[in-house]
Amino acid sequence: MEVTAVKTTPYDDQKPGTSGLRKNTQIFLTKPSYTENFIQSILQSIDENSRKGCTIVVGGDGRYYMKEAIQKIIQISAANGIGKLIIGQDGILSTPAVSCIIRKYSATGGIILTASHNPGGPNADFGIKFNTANGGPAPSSVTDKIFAISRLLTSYSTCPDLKVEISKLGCNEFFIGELSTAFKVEVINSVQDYVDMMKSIFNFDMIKDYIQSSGIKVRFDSLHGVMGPYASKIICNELGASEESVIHSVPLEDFGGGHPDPNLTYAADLVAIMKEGVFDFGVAFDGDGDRNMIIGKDGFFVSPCDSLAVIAANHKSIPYFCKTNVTGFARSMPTSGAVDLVAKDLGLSFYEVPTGWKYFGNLMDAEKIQLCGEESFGTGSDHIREKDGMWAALSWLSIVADRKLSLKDIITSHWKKYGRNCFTRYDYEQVNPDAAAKMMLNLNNMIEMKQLIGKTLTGIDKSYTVEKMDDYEYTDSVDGSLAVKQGIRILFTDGSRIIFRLSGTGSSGATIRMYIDSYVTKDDPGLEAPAANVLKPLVKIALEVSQIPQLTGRNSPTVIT
Ligand code: VG1
Ligand code: CO
Repeated sequence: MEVTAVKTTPYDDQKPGTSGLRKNTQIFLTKPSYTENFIQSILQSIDENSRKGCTIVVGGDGRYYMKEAIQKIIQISAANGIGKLIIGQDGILSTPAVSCIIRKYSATGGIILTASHNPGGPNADFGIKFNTANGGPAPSSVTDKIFAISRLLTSYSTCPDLKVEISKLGCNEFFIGELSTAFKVEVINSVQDYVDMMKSIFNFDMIKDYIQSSGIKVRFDSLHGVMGPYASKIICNELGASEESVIHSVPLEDFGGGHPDPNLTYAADLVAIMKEGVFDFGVAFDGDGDRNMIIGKDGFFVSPCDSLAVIAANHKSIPYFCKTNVTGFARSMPTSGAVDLVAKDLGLSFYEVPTGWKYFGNLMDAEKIQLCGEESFGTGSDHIREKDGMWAALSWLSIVADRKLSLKDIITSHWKKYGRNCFTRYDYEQVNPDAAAKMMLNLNNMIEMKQLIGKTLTGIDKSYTVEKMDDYEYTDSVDGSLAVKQGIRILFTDGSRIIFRLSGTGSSGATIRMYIDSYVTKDDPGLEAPAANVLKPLVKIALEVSQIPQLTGRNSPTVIT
């Protein structure tokens, strides 16, 4: 097979965000060599010695343009001296499965074709993520390198005649260039390695027995994302649940026109059916399968922050954690402090990191933490280096089966022991970027002028005194790297927090995220009140301080969690 160098013009906008490069699909479709440039930049970021003959895992969430992108990756990888690609059948691999496969087969990295929870289709979003040898999202040092290469790139190498039938399982071998270097493409079953790993973590027999003997009904909604095949295999085939336990389980290029984001707004179908009271345990996943939303009977919503804390408190219900040495837990900064209390109670270490799973990787590699999560419906452990939606669902099923209680009873008994961190997040999607920038600038000025320190702010009937206001910074305790400007925090004397960030995963306009966390003691009469009621005064304060309605013209957020 012939290798050719193709001249190209560099782009200046291929900077990976919180989780990979995400853009409107049209950009990949219409800008010449946009995909090729980025793939070449990724491969070139791997130093030459490690790149020659190495193995890379490739797969994605099935969205529009994924298959074309995979063929380009095959051609460019062959021309860049990669030894082997491991690709999911039809290109399908969830993000957690890619992480699992990288680790299992000691690959040098993985390329994931996904824009995660963003909608897909010709007029929606596409994305490309790069994971490194530990199975986790590339750290900033690597994404900075990829970006730097992409800005100077003047040519890419490719094998234009190479084409692989990715619907057929099996290994294909090609001989590339003048030296006839061997290049293999192995198409693997999309779910098998991942399912085997889940079986080694959980006691499938125990969960299966419990589902059968208790008669609980489960509902797994994959929102037409990548998780359908995984859910069908695990929930129906392995755990013996009925066919109606899995829905929206065929991956579609446009997710059936939906928004594959497991939250109360975009997974409305699941929320509605759970409210009918027929099912006891509901789960929704995002497009690429790393996020999860857990809902109990009658629509009882489990806050992702509580989900993390409860899994932490009950981690001994999960066989994997009985075999491994559990030393600590972590959460992203905006996530509520519920898990902190569990770590303290169990005498384990606790870490806070910026938003984005890449920040957990070093802590896991150094065995400082085994369990972590984010408020954005992400939970996971050190079995891989990505958050893992199915893992979270199976963790919950293990806890339910072990404790023989409903989701609601497990959560409320947790609050009665630890007290409750009420949490909410307001998302303002696609706001004017200038308005969002102005808001952040104003808040930064307040930090500089120490304007709010010591002030008492009143919202409706409650007052809070500001103890500290800053722009969050994080120093990685393993490699000493520093991350700055990770979100503006207003910290109150009672421990309540208001946080503002701009999203790093959107593709058009800006998304403002406003997070609120406030602690309610275990003997408070309002312990079980709706979080929205408890947090009303703080929401009012947050809107007044930030001037979001005035600056953006939005009177209500797009999504409330
Ligand atoms: C969002 C979430 C963050 C998550 C990231 C990737 O980022 O807030 O917690 O890690 O998405 O998740 P941002 O920058 O938009 O707030 V996923 O499921 O896209 O891989
Ligand atoms: Co995702």
